[in-house]
Amino acid sequence: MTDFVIHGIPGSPYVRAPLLVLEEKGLPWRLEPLPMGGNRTPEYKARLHPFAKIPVLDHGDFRLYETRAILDYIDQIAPEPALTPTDCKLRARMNQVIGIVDSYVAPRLSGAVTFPRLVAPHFGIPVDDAAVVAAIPAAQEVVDELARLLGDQNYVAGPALSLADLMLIPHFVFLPDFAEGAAFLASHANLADWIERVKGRPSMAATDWSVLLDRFPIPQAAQPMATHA
Ligand SMILES: N[C@@H](CCC(=O)N[C@@H](CS)C(=O)NCC(=O)O)C(=O)O
Repeated sequence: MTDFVIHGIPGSPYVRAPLLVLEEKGLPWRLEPLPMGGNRTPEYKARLHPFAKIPVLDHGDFRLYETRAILDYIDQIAPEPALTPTDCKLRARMNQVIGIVDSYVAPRLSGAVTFPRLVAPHFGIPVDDAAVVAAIPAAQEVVDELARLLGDQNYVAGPALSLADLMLIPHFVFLPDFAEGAAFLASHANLADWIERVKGRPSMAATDWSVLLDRFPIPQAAQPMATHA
């Protein structure tokens, strides 16, 4: 099958989601790395993404942005192993969690807490500590709700791994590694177990930040990256 090309920046949770799906399907892919801030240039907006976001998928002459659409496309084009439940209710739950990631996890948790705590220091981006502290309650609310939805299931949309797990795990995988993140999980053993369960998959090892940076080094910065999500 034609290679799947993902335009993006290693370390972005949104970029990791389609890479995880491609790995789970055993499909050929490569990352086309952008410099930090490279998604905000007029050229990028004109050529790849009018809203200046990552990721963008190229598959042959088909170009697609919006992560949930990309995940669904890959799942449809390579049906095995299936990553969408056939049961209507589980499928609805999967789509609900994907929506929660896009609307609430990304801005409230990854953008407002994980990025300033883990990513910004790595790239020398200044951090507003007071803003991080102020963001904690809204982020905790999202974590609490996802723990409630997960309940005692193995995966967020039922007994089997789905696109929702692969959309969510890039945002959650680092939580145990920093103080505020660990605190979010303190009263949610089910979510902590889910992180460990999904984290152990070979697709996670193959798309680890350091592996991606090694295989697809980030080109020289075009302009500073102002924000994350
Ligand atoms: N709704 C978009 C959101 C994508 C998104 O927010 N991507 C982040 C990466 S983690 C981004 O492009 N941030 C860079 C920026 O806003 O400049 C999708 O599903 O693809």
